[in-house]
Amino acid sequence: MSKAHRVAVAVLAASALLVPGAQPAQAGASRQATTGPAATDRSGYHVLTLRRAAPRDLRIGTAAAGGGHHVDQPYPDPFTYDQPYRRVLAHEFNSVSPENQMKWEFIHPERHTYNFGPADAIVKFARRHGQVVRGHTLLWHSQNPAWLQDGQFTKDELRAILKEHIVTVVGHYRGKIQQWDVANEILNENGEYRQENIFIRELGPGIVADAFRWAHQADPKAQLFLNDYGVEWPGAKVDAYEALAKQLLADRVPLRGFASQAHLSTRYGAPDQLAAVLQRFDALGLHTAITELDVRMDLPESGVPTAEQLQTQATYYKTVLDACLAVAGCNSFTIWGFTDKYSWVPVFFPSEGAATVMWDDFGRKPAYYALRNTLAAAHWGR
Ligand code: 9MR
Repeated sequence: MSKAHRVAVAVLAASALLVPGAQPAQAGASRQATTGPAATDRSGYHVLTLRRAAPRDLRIGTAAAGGGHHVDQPYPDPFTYDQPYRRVLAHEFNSVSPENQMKWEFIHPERHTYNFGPADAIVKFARRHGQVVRGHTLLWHSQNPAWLQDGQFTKDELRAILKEHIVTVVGHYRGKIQQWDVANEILNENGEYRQENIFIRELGPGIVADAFRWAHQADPKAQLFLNDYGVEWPGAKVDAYEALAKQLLADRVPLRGFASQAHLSTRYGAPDQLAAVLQRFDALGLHTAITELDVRMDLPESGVPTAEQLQTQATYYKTVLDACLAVAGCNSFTIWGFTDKYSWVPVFFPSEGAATVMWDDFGRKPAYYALRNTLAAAHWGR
């Protein structure tokens, strides 16, 4: 660590608030070895958090757990009921993404019924804790309600339904959302429009531009994003997104950003070309963002990752953060949940897990410290 970085860390630590509910893991030996450098005061409270360590022009976010896969799990809604979870959420992050609570099936469950309560609670929490909100999401092939997916609508009706949804939802949160994932996962790995997306299939790809225009009319200040996974390496998908972004900008569509979700697995290589990918969109004058980072791994029979696995995971997390820090317009870095307790990964990938930066009891893994140290080192400028 250079002298400047040491000074930066010392100043940050001195000015930091104490963070309750954040003691190092009390679990078995394999976990104790992973708690990293002591950043706690005498009572065991963390004094330096991710949001405090971060450069001022970079938001550090997490998904707020609720809805989706959580509904079938044997615990109550995490965001609503888990107080230690809420404390860590408030102290560590200055950006929040509703994990499911703003998706169609959740917020628009019947054709003429909107259910804003759960998302409103997140937006209120965010305001109270000095956090921005990333809205997720408006145009997607998944988690659409049956009334929409199975409804026999004419093209005109479907278009009117989408417009009404966007104007209503984006309008409801006008002025309260920093970034909206307007179009989510609209291309497949070959860079073609996904035909599973009911709006694209029925109305054609031009609907994407309309969705951006309607969202912009409803909230002119929100930064409107394209968001997808599988764009962490160059290839057909990235090429197609770059061409789409150029076209939208040429057509004066209010596109403001391109985001890489970054759902990674240690089964595959490290994301060491991500900075180059983000740079291509930065060069178009767009913001870039990391929106759903997690790094899953194959768990040993014990269910506890080895020290080596945790180290590899930490390197992946750091590589993604380094990519964002290296690109001037990358202004938001979000992890898809911060504790394994609520991760979507084991539910969707049965033999994989441990994908987040904290254990079930919020003890920190090497990946957490890798992020915090990297942020602290970049604190005074990047
Ligand atoms: O984490 C979300 C989980 O709770 C839902 O059950 C799942 C359903 O598709 O969606 C998860 O979040 C996804 C996100 O909205 C879009 N990118 C992929 C994420 C992981 O599947």
